Amino acid sequence: MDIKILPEVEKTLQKQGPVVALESTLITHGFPYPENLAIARESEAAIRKEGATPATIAIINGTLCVGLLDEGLEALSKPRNDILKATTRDLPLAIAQKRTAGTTVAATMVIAAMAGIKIFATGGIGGVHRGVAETWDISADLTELARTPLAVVCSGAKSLLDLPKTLETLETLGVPVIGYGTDEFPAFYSRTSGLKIDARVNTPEEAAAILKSHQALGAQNGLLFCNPLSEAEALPADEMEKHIRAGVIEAAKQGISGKTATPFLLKYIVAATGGRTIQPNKALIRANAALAAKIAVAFSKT
Ligand code: PSU
Ligand code: MN
Repeated sequence: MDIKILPEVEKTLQKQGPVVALESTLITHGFPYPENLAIARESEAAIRKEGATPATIAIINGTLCVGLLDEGLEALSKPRNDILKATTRDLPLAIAQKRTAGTTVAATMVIAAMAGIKIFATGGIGGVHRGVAETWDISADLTELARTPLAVVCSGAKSLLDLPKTLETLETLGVPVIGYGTDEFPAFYSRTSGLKIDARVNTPEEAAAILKSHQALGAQNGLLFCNPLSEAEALPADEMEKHIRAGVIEAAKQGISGKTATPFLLKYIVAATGGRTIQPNKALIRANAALAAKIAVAFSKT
């Protein structure tokens, strides 16, 4: 099996310097072109600005890539219908059949851990879907958080999910959920979900200290740092809720399920809001990349 770690990433890892992994499903299936390319570049730039090394993870022609050059980002962002959305279970197929794939949070965690990366930034994790009682749709992101030791910096779970059930599942799986400057589980485009979380930190150093003790325990699962979108960029939760509900009904009507459910809903919401979600979505990904880099820098000094 081929795993290709970019020399810059490898060098930083060797001296136990700060590296932040980034996922690529949001490039291949989350945003339309050219916003996807812009956000991929901006996330990397945000990480560098804080003094850490970015490592965007994807599968290119069957090779697990840890760190991409700009041409790699560009190739993934161009609309093509042969690019897979790879979660954990798709990895063997993607490798054996030399496919190109964007990796979800779950698959990115697997590959990042193989490379020895400790910290990862994304927008929102996958979780328990609304209507789970009928569909049984629970993202493999939760499964991977339960068994892969990586700190994931996110803005909570996407609000198109069932947030209370997602939060309960994280507790069952023993995944620490820590608010960064908040006492609430953020709702992705919106700052508040009404769901309390009982752990909070306010600085990258405090976050790094928790990661350190997680490791000292020999914990083999992940942990989640939840960073709410800035007040200025956030969208009103009640308005988003209207669109999300309509999207969930539309998905059911069209028989959309399984791995196409999340991309369908994201696209639906972009269309329903006349594209108003794109800027906040980009802003939260950039902010999470920057915060992950700050935590990685603080962690490298511990
Ligand atoms: N959040 C976004 N855009 C995305 C995703 C999350 O704003 O594209 C992706 C992530 O890669 C996440 C995946 O891991 O959706 C979850 O998909 P599913 O629900 O099928 O497990
Ligand atoms: Mn699913």
